[in-house]
Amino acid sequence: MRLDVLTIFPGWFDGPLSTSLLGRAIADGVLDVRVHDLRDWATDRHRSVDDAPYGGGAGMVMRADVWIDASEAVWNDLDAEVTRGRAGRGQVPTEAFAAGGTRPRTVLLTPRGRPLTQALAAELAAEDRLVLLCGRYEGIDERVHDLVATDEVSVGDYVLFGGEVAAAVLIEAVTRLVPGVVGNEASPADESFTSGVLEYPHYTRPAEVRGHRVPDVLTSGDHGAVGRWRDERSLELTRARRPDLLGGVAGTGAGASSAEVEGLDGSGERDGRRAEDR
Ligand code: JD8
Repeated sequence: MRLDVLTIFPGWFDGPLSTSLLGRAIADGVLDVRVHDLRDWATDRHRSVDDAPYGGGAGMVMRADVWIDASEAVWNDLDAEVTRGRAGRGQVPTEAFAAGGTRPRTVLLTPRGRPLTQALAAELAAEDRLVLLCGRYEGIDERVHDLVATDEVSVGDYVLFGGEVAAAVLIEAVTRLVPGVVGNEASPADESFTSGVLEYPHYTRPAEVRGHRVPDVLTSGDHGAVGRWRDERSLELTRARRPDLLGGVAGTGAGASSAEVEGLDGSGERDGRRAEDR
């Protein structure tokens, strides 16, 4: 899979892309990730990519002309020197890509986007190529939403400073589903978000830590009992923390206890449990 990222903070991606699994996939040639500096397509000597909003108001808005030039260059695998300033003169009309159907899926990370889910990650993982657009400031000129983006995606209902962190989240969720990326074998954990239950708790050695022992069933050697225990814990965790995942039928029938639900009632507890349960 080929990934192109457009951002004003290209160096920000060095860390996320060099982690062992992504780094190895890139080294193996399974992933080809190219991070581009949007400022390479700025035309003034200050390399500015933003300006004051029409109609007034606080903050700055990212310029459509720079985004259009940069996106077209990336779509065509062209250097900034060749393409800078062309869109403004109408030499490489964005509409031609839309009409010709040659435009790769171009994902604008934005709070108004389609929520990123495991299903959307799987859909995007089936593409040969993705272009990710990371905005900053108050946002991007609406014409970039209209003319450049094929998709708008949000990683959750909270406000970030810009699209970079969101793009990194999308890259991890999508690339781990790409065949050949190490560790992409279908995992039971993935089923959490398709089959509708959270994963059971994991334990490893040592058998006792600060007086806390591993549940006996896990050391019993009874594989049937281990399986039943894990299924029960999965369902219990899901009822308590994410009853929404169980959907109408399973959720209402099982009936999460009020004590279970109390743990995730917005009390602000770190992991969804009350302090006395930890
Ligand atoms: C892109 C600028 C900053 C600051 C409006 C949009 C995604 N799930 C998500 N939360 N936030 C973003 C996100 C935020 C961004 C930009 C993505 C570009 N901002 C905010 C205040 C007012 N802008 C996101 N995906």
